[in-house]
Amino acid sequence: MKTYYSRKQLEHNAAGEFNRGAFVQAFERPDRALSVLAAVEAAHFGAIEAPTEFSLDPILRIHDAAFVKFLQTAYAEWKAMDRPGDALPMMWNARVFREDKIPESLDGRLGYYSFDISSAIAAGTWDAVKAAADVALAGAVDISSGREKVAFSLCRPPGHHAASDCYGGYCYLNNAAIAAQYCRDHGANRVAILDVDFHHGNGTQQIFYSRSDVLFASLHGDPKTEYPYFLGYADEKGKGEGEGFNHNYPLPRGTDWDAWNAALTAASKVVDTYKPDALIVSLGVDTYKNDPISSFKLDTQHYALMGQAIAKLGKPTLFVMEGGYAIGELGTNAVNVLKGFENA
Ligand code: SP5
Ligand code: ZN
Repeated sequence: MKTYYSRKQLEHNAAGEFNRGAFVQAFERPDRALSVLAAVEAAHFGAIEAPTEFSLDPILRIHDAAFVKFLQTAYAEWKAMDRPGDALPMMWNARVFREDKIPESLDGRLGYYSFDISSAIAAGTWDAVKAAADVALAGAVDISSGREKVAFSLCRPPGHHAASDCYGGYCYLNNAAIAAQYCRDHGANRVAILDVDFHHGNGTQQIFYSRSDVLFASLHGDPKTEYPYFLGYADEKGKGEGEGFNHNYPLPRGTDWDAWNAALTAASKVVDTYKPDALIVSLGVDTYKNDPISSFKLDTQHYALMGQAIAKLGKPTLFVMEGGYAIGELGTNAVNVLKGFENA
């Protein structure tokens, strides 16, 4: 299986994040990508290639142009104001204000374009975020052209929390959504996105919620108790044209492989019935029992079973890396999914 990876993705390096009231080392840090890269190398999986540079066009098929411009310039604007550290929002539109005005000031726009404080904009953020989108697109080129049956886009930072004009949850551009749209624009009539990250892929859901040409199915911690709290319930089915093409499988804290796998079987049936021309897997492995910010109980060997089950769908498949924060085991767990797929 071919892997796409860019060293530029290491350039995003947040000074830290808030967790339980303390400013701590960022969970989403460059070492994550290196852990996965080392495991891919050790598995002798095949070529590891840097992507070619794409224009902004495939990104703008998914994301709002002013939002993308904001991501490109926010750090320079922050520094021009002599602010120390990384650009962070301090206020959000929490349902009680007007929604039709985009503020001019940077602090206003930081709040307008984000939904949480976990996603710092630092010196190298844009370059890394753009490189991650290119990594996703390179994989999308391979599977949509038929050149490869499967590919791995080793993206970092992750993408599935990023909505069309809103960042958060360590995500800035939605790599999986950009790849799915690329497939749609290059021959695939229907694309399914299967999101196995511990957290609900709220961004991906928002992007495709009114569309029937991209199906979204997500297994995740129940938003009643788990981040991102405000989306991911089972009754979110899509709207308008998109009704019936969004499928959420919220699962309780402590979910083990058997219960998780039962939900995967249900989601797989939905994907299979949809008859997609391509499958994008939002591959987060923060479902691991020792993940520092999550609460499922999957173990290392279960990831190979996950890969096997995904291979059974028999579709051209692009794996797009999302979350996973137990950095010591992150690479092994992610690569186990790929091995399970290859060996199926
Ligand atoms: C892509 C992805 O996995 N993003 C996850 C973003 C989660 N951000 C905040 C998580 C807060 C969890 N707090 C629980 C602390 C338990 N020690
Ligand atoms: Zn996650």
